[in-house]
Amino acid sequence: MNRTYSPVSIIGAPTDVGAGDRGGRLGPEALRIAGLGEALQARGIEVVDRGNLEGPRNPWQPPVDGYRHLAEVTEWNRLAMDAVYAELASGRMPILLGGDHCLGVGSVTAAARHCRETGKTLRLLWLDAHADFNTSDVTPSGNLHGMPVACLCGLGPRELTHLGGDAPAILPSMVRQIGIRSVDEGEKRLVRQHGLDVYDMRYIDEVGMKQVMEEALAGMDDNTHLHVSFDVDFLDPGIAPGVGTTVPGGPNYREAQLVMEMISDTGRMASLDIMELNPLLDRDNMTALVAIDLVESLFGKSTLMRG
Ligand code: NNH
Ligand code: MN
Ligand code: MN
Ligand code: MN
Repeated sequence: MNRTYSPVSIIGAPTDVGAGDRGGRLGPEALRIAGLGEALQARGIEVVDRGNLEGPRNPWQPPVDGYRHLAEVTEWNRLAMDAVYAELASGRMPILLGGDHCLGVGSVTAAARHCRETGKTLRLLWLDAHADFNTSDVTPSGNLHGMPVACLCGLGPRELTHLGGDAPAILPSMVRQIGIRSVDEGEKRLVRQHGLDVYDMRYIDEVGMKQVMEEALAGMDDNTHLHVSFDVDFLDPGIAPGVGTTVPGGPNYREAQLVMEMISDTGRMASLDIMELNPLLDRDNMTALVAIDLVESLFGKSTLMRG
């Protein structure tokens, strides 16, 4: 299938303030060095690299009232939100390079605002080993990268639940989570309570990735803005060791490619996050290279047989 894509803007958010390990701040450079921009250009896509956002340093402190680095996380998310929103408003497709996954709050809040203003319907695809639905009461770590989906749905500190204004950015019904295999005890309760649509690894094993993606992408139409938030720990650690929180038993290379190919086929992806790559934990930048392979599929690269 030959599609034309909106021009793309790459935005780096080099921070690990929301994570439990340091090194995610190097993720944007590793993705650039592995050739992200060139790979997209080779597909005929117009690409501009906006460079890196500049936010507060990681103070590396213990949690306060259940949150680590809330002030710094809020500031980074404000920067990410503004940068992502500006690209959407000018008709471009933002690709936000994390950085840790707390930045999903800013990125998705921007997409939600853009949807409100343009009358689009938001669908959020959260590719992750984790549900990222913790709150200060139930978090085992205080790390805000374990909380962005909860914050977006209105559960969490007001700074983040209301980052975009006077209401939470999204409803749980907009979310589809794929690849989930590590959910904390209290978090499980919240996920059920709020009715998140979770396609966990057990379900993927049972019905296969094709059916999972058909279900997760069902109900979209020409008016849908699809935001893809890709946490690299979604992938099996065998192909993607370069993340701080590897969880065994994730999607393999082919399953992950199919996810991306089926997203691409919808033609609805309008914003993208690539999160949590930690080059210090990687081997020869292999995780960055796999991530870029997958992004190429997201932008329509397919096998010879499909043209
Ligand atoms: N659930 C754990 C926590 O909240 C780990 C979250 N880590 C992630 N999420 N990398 O994607 O601390
Ligand atoms: Mn994760
Ligand atoms: Mn995550
Ligand atoms: Mn993660």
